[in-house]
Amino acid sequence: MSVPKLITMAKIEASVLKSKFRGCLLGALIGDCTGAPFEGDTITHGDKLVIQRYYDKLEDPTFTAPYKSYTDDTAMMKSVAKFLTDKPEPDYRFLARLFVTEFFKEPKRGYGQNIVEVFHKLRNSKFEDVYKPAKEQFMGAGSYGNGGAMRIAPVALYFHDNYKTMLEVATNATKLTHTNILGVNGALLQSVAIQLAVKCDPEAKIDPERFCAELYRRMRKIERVEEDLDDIEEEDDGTRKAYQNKLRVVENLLQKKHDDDLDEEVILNLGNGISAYESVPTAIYCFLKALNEIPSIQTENVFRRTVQYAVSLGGDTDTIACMAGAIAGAYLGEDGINTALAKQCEYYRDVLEIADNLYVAKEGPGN
Ligand code: F2R
Ligand code: MG
Ligand code: MG
Repeated sequence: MSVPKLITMAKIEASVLKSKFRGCLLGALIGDCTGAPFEGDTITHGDKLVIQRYYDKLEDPTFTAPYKSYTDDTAMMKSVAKFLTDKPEPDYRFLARLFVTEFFKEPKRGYGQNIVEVFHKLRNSKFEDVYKPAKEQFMGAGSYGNGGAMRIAPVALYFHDNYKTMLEVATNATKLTHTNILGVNGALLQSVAIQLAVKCDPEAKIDPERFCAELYRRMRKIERVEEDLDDIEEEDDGTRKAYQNKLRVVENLLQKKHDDDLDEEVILNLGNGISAYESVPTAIYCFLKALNEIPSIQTENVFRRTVQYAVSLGGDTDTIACMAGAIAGAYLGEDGINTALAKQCEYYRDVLEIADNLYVAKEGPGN
């Protein structure tokens, strides 16, 4: 990919950064809550019209309905934010305890089938070796589910100005539950995308091709680390490039003319499943595609277009919309998100408070 470099802000004003913290976590919450009712569905052309009307209603300030509940995506994201705000240095034992406490408090938040085993083992072992239960998953292969990526937004925000530490903390936080390299690198790709979106000026339009090329450049370095990669097919040139290959597909799909067949191609080539490999690149694609108009979606608002498009692909809708929403919110900030839509979500005000606490923990109270 030899495209010009992405233009990012050299310095981010405090008010803009604060708005981006809020936008990112709110974006994740909205994707999770509004996408959850469709999780696991196959979406037809007719369903897309239903989804259009669903978001029209949710954006109508006069519309009253029971709030849309959040799921495991938000439940785990809350713990990651608390892990960063409550301790001066990363304490992964503390994070493991937070995940477990949150799960046993509200187990019916739609958690992945196998991660529950990790929570039980952590509790039964009294958190002795917090990495052991995750390593044992899937007969030692570790989980490649998207559970590491769906919750990682607070790490990307907190370390937005320290790339190396962001990758290190995101890796360690993910490995508490997901040790398969595809699960870990999926979480890293999602954090890199959020961090990059934070650096983009919300007043200036992002060039999707440049954004994608920058992600590709970074994944090249991340995937160059060869340890633990034995289960990934060897490439012709001897390197393993799972996510780099997916980003090439993203770039290719972005250049195609939109129609329902293209959505099928997206599902076939990028995926809409529960694995990180079949959902993180898809979420990135949703965000980049929604920067421009999508003929089948009637809205002027980039944030809504991102989330609505993610949901219209079906499959793991809460999680793909959560991850796409987090990237879009990190770029646009809180102002880019319709308040009426946000207010339809359970935990809306709490998430704003969590974002503000994270911002203060990072930047200091005077900023
Ligand atoms: N679990 C769900 N959705 C199911 C329906 C929920 C329903 N609506 C309800 O309310 O009950 N969603 C949530 O799970 C996903 C995140 O999962 P996570 O945290 O990664 O969990 P886990 O269990 O580690 O992995 C998920 C599945 O992936 C497959 N898998 C992973 N690694 C594997 C490996 N090495 N070999 C074979 N399979 C592997 C397994 O099927 C796991 O169960 C999000 O969508 C979240 O919303
Ligand atoms: Mg979920
Ligand atoms: Mg899901």
